[in-house]
Amino acid sequence: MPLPHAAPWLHAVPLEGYAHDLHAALRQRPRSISPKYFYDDAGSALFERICELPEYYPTRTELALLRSHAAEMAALMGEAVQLIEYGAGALRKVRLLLDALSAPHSFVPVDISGPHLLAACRALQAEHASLAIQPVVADFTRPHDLPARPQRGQRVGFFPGSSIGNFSPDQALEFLRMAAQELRGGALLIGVDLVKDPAVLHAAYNDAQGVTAAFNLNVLARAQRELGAELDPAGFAHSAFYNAPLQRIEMHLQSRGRQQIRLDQRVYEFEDGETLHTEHSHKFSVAGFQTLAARAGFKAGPVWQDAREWFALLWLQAPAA
Ligand code: AVJ
Repeated sequence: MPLPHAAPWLHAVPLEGYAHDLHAALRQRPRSISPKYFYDDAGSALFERICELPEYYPTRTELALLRSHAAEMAALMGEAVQLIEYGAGALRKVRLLLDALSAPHSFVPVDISGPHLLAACRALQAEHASLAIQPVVADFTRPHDLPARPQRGQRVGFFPGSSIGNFSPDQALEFLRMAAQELRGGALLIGVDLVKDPAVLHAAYNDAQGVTAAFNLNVLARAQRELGAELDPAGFAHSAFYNAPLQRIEMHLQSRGRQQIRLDQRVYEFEDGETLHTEHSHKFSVAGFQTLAARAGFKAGPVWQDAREWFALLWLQAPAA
């Protein structure tokens, strides 16, 4: 069975898009490529390992919040809810909600990767025989169709994992505006990683086993495997640091010495220390995120946080239908 993608919402572009985007990334200054290219099967497997690392707290913290508060969340969703998951991966988190819901109308996972989505839905259906599962294969950051709204219950969106942290502030607002429209009369339940001691953040993206480094370097390994790029992944170092003024972890690949990357007859030169930026992972305060969501039309509702206040799940009321 194919591995469920850890971040399928990022599979926005077909393979030829990768070659095109990598050329564009290597031409520009500063050099930067979208984090969606982390997630081929190898990268998704590395991300699954990241989620298990002792230093990487977000996944286990959010799972614990869902386990402790699923009943309250389910009560807010009410009966006959139509639950929309944005970027449904292995469906591990949403299972905790589904187990707590009373007579949901349907579950609608939206995911760009069709085969992975359908495999995950088959496994879910085996456990929830009477649940109506209506997968939608689409890039949820772009306009997409959903099944009709339920007659009785409300439509609620679920966007866990602080995946929204990968977006720029403008893209995050754009996503929230789209969701506010789509979820009119209902709500959004969203997971966000919170601003905290930079040492904790630094460790989460610089784990002792080097799994995050391998995940970052997989962008180059993929270019070798899939595009036939000529490069030396060992010639690049993983670099991840917290940019405090911009409230984000930045990940880069940094050239160890002068070297070249060849792709489709083109040669790109790297000076010693030159970087290719691969990811932003924004961190939020609860109030800051609520302010952003308010600009998209959401009203702040209940907030669930762990005792250390490292991660939060926010209930956001969408505008009236
Ligand atoms: C899947 C985007 C939430 O930003 O923490 C993990 C990806 N990158 N380690 C994150 C990631 C490096 C992750 N998100």
